[in-house]
Amino acid sequence: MASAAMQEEQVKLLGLWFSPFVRRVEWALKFKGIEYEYVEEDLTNKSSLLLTSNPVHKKVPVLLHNGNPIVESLVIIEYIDENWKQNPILPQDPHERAKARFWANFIEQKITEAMRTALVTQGEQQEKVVKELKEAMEVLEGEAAAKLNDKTLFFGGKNGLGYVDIVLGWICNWVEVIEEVGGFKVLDPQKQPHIHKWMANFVEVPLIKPTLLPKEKMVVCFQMVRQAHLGLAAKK
Ligand SMILES: N[C@@H](CCC(=O)N[C@@H](CS)C(=O)NCC(=O)O)C(=O)O
Repeated sequence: MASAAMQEEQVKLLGLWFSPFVRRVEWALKFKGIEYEYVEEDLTNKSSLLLTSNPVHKKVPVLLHNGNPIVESLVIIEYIDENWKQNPILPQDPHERAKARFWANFIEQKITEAMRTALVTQGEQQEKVVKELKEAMEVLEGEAAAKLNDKTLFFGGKNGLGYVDIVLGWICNWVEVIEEVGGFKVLDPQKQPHIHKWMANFVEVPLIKPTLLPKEKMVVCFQMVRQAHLGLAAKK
């Protein structure tokens, strides 16, 4: 018979402290109450563990569960939800689950990736993506207005945080920083009152609050990211 020690699960997360993709995986792990070992990666000198665990994209986050690598933050969150049944992240009802996946994908494609592009571009290219971002925020505001109210504070519904909240949560801590460094503005409390209310509630969640990062420290990192990309683009 296997000993208790042998049966113990090994959960390791390869991360980067200022990555929104990593942070949302940490939120999912904490939400489930899963103990894990966090390993900070140096992306200028990627570890062989990162390169062998995520050979296609070579990016963090990577979750290693008993040595098995799982990559891509949304895939990791779904894996966590399927493996550890306590505190469900995705809705149980298949139609509700499909809708949550739809909005998570919308956020990823139209907001997260667009925000990354806006950070590392300038001029006409940046103006175009900022315009698209504002349109996407309007769509999301419509969904927030339809779904959220004084009783339903989160997209996860009356029971609290869910998949869409965990996927979208990064905007509370990162958008202001990216806007400042990139020199543009997307979030506007007048135009997206429901999203702003959701943000105000999200940052007060006891699990989330202690994980929020100081803005000044992040600004320095994102300035370096922007400069590095603009420098590379200028050389092309
Ligand atoms: N779609 C991926 C994005 C992950 C990602 O872009 N990670 C960045 C850090 S924020 C990274 O590892 N970059 C390394 C590289 O591009 O070489 C996810 O959701 O996990």
